[in-house]
Amino acid sequence: MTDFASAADHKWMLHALELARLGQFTTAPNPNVGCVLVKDGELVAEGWHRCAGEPHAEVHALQAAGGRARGATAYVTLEPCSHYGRTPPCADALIRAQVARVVVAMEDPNPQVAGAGLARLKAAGIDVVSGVQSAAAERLNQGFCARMRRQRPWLRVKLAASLDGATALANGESQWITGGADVQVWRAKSHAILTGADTVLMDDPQLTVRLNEWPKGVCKPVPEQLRQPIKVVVDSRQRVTRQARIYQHQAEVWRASPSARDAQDLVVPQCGQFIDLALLMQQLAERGINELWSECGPRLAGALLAQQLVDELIIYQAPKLMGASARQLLQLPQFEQMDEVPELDIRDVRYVGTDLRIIAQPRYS
Ligand code: AOF
Ligand code: ZN
Repeated sequence: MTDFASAADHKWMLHALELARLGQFTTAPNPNVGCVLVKDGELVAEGWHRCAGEPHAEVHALQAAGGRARGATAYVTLEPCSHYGRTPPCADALIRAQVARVVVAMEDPNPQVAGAGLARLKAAGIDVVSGVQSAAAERLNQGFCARMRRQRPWLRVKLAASLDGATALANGESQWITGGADVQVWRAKSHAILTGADTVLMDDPQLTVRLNEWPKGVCKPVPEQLRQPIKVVVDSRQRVTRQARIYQHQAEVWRASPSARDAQDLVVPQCGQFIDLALLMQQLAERGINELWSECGPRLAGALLAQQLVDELIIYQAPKLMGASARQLLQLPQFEQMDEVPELDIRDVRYVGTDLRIIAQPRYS
């Protein structure tokens, strides 16, 4: 058995990751997976997972390869599955096709698989290598991994402010801050969008993906494949009515409040000034939400952060200064000592248009 990876293995895995990314707007609740079959240094066939319920990446590649899969190396960005889900096990399909070697980027965190796919391949005498480009594969499926490992979606909270950290003038005027076209991409990548009743009542947003606002040069979903994210509204005091614009689209709306009004509503007990947000996250994971994108006001954003539920803050800063009378970006409890202040690790900084976009991860101890 070979248990090392060559430079060529890394190259083919990067190609498989590119293929996996083609499913980024459509596979939820399933992960993004790509597969490449290679023989004698030549590409034999490729495939990627498009949609839950449809064939997995390996099956697409094996179908395209036919008899040429025999003796080939399969590069898969996620461990081939060993279970009967909506589709039969890919490990069995690879064994039947008589591939010689399987290289995977990471183990499947789904407890129904979790190493059993690799074990089955090894038991059939196939060479197996795992962990090639694992960091990139983890990043690609952050949401799926979070849901499988900790029964919570991967939560990104959008914040938009002036350079001096203000969100609105004292009179509440804030329409100028949007995050622009970039927000469309985050919305489209997300399985659901989280917002609060305050935002719905004050701004009456649509929270839809609009392809005509898509940024130039960024991979775009084809219109037939566009899926509008589910809208989740934290509505502790049942103030949101069906007149709100979030209801005026085909996408589902799930209201989260202490009692249900509509069939799809989430019933979450009250906890302080909001519903129990940790429990809400767990319920969203149970409904298969991998990536959750939040556009909410400073109170809900602050509560999510204080309860350590935020995985990433996506902060847009407009080159404006709003002065002392402006409202703050985030409502957090008043801290007395510096060691109580949440610390962040900055992961990425770039311009989007004339704004600055910072991606930061809270550091939870
Ligand atoms: C693979 N290749 O392309 C994908 C995998 O309900 P199913 O049959 O679609 O199974 C979904 C599970 O299979 C999913 O939770 C994950 O563990 C795995 N996804 N596995 O070998 C693929 N998409
Ligand atoms: Zn599979």
